[in-house]
Amino acid sequence: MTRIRGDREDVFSHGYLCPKGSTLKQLHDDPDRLRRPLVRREGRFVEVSWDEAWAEVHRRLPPVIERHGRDAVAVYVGNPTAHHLSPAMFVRTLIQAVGTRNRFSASTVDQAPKQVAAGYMFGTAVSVPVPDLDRTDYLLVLGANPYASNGSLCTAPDFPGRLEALQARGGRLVVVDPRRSRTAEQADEWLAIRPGTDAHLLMALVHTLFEEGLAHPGDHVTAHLDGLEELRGASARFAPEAVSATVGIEAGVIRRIARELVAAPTAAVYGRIGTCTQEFGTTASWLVDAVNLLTGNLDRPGGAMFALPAAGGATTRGQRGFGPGLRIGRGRTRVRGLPEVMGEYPVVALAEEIDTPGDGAVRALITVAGNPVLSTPNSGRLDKALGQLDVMIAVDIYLNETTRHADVILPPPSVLQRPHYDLLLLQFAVRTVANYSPPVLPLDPGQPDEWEILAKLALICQGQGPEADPSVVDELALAGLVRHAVADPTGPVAGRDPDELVTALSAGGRRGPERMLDFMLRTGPYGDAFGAVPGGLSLDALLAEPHGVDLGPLQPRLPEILRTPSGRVQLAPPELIADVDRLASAMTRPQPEFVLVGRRNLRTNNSWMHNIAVLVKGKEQCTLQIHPDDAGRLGVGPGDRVLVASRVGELVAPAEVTGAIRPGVVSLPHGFGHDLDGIAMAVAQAHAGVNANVLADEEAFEPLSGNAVLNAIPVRLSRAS
Ligand SMILES: Nc1nc2c(c(=O)[nH]1)N[C@H]1C(S)=C(S)[C@@H](COP(=O)(O)OP(=O)(O)OC[C@H]3O[C@@H](n4cnc5c(=O)[nH]c(N)nc54)[C@H](O)[C@@H]3O)O[C@H]1N2
Ligand SMILES: Nc1nc2c(c(=O)[nH]1)N[C@H]1C(S)=C(S)[C@@H](COP(=O)(O)OP(=O)(O)OC[C@H]3O[C@@H](n4cnc5c(=O)[nH]c(N)nc54)[C@H](O)[C@@H]3O)O[C@H]1N2
Ligand SMILES: [Mo]
Repeated sequence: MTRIRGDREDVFSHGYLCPKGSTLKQLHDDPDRLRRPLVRREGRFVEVSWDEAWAEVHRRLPPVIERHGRDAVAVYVGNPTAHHLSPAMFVRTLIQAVGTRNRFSASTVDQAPKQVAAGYMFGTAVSVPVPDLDRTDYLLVLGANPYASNGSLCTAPDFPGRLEALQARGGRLVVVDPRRSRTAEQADEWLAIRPGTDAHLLMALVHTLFEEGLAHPGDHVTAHLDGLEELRGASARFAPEAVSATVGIEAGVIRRIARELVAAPTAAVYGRIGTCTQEFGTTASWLVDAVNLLTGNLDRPGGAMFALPAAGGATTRGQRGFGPGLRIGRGRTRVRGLPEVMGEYPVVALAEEIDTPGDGAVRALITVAGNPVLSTPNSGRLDKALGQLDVMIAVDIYLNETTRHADVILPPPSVLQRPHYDLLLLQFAVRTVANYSPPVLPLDPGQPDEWEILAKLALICQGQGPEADPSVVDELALAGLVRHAVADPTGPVAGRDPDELVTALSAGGRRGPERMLDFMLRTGPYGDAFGAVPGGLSLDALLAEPHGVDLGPLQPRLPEILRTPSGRVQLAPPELIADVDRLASAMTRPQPEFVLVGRRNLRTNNSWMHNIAVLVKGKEQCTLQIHPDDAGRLGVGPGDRVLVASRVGELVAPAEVTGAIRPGVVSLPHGFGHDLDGIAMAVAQAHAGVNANVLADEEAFEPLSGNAVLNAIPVRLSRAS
């Protein structure tokens, strides 16, 4: 391996590569990246063989289950599991094998509100409309900065290039953000919203559309629509003139934006992290799509459309047009009684489930690709709580802030040693593509793949012992998938012989995630259905197309996409309508003097790519952005140290005095704070920064999805000595 560059012939990226992608070689070569398991012995980590590591897991974990029951083991699943085939296929198996209700993930510090809103409106947690970036004439972006993040729940290589193409074809880009982000700078208009008030702004847009007679969903939607009048009623209290002081945007501007969205030939509204990780995240996420719908832009080219993923999509399976819909609250957490959401509990409850003694307390934790000590609220408390666990097992590539609490760290292979197919992210892609990349490098001798690690952990939790063969789990999981598919009367392999399908899939010794992927491709909407559709997709077909297969722009999918019990779009879900009073009452609340919001930098990836020198070199990235007026009042100059305190914690960060932020708002990126004892990431430690989540409050969560509130955190500021 000498260099990494983009593939110009790739059907989707056309060679575009993000700066982090081009550093995968450095990640692979990073001497701190774990190659062998670590076991803690007398307080110190020692490298051991895989056999020793499994023996240790077996010695430590099953006794906790025997003594305290399965709920005493919690599982936390982090962000990289969404980007790799192995965990995408095997994490669920692990969780089922542990058999615990205490499941947590990064979803509830991220996109849970968007998923809950989409579930209520359209029927599944992945029925999330994406802006049709390449064809739209007008894009309204709220709480996203794709020039740094490249977008999210909207998969589009070179998102910035696509925005510039929109402007070049005469389109308009409007950005709503308390910071003049790089995306806001590029935009035709920047609206410096007061943090946490996007739902109010969107409600005022909805109000205007109704009041001015501009609400026209279009016949293709109206035929399948419930709730228009309920939404009109709910928006009555939110005239632009009524919300203007709350959101900090003039009423006239709000009305104009509503009219522009309708007047544009096509338009799309896109809301992301800033609209999700806040007090009204689910409401804002719902209203993003309500505005898309009312302006006639839902499910039409140039508007907000549903992807049709080639593999593994929950919206491409089962009966078309109807489904069970989304329900939350099947189970509540022990301490605070927070509701289950999408099969897991809100991560704001993790620390208290460990540190609150009593029956049902969590005593063991398995983390898979997660760093909750840096990424979840009140990190200080969680950090302490992890120290109280009887046992912790981490599947991770680094000894970092979280895994330093583990008894055993099990490292998966490097990203270059693994196959890739973007199973989850292609469910939100702006174009239909299918692309498979085989591993660049072979596994090291004796190195298990990540799926084998997860499968072996599952077997040990099931009492099968450290010698158990992970391929048993693979066979069972595949058999389950196949059985399910042949039993689905509406599916492409209904009534086929499951053994015949398993035999076909296993040809050439194929196994693991790749065999499952082959199955998902072949039974997906473009699949070969095991010979029934000649020329259809399969893994072999993708292997023959190393630059990927382009299946074209997004197509309208209503009503087939729907999986609501009514078989209709629910524009006014009762759970959201019932919460509108809370939205209204927030308008009369006193405002804190300062609120904290987050941000991302181009050369970061949450908490874990700071050990790559080229990504952290240069100007300090972990700074407190503050408006010159505020800085002046506090006597703070550029680079001065500022004490930032919240209800739960405090830290000191260097000031970046900038007019590119709304007065009364300060901003820190998350994922820093690498100065804790006992970690082994030399480069990151030398660029430690501070952990913004020391300030985030675990008691502040969004009630409809359980998501953490990470933006608009009330803080007090002073100049540090
Ligand atoms: N204040 C604030 N907090 C935030 C956010 C915010 O905007 N503001 N954003 C939130 C969001 S959107 C997210 S997604 C979360 C992320 O939260 P987490 O998922 O908890 O954290 P990451 O920083 O993504 O950590 C990923 C972990 O996976 C490990 N890892 C990397 N590659 C692999 C692999 O291939 N296999 C395995 N097993 N491990 C691997 C890394 O070493 C690291 O420990 O943070 C959230 N926290
Ligand atoms: N370079 C880089 N790329 C990444 C990541 C990374 O860490 N680094 N993380 C990845 C992950 S896990 C995710 S989830 C995505 C997230 O992708 P994005 O959603 O684009 O995330 P950010 O770049 O943090 O942009 C969020 C913006 O919201 C603004 N904001 C804060 N509070 C509010 C508010 O109340 N209202 C409004 N309207 N705006 C607000 C912030 O100022 C910020 O500019 O990025 C992904 N891509
Ligand atoms: Mo995320």
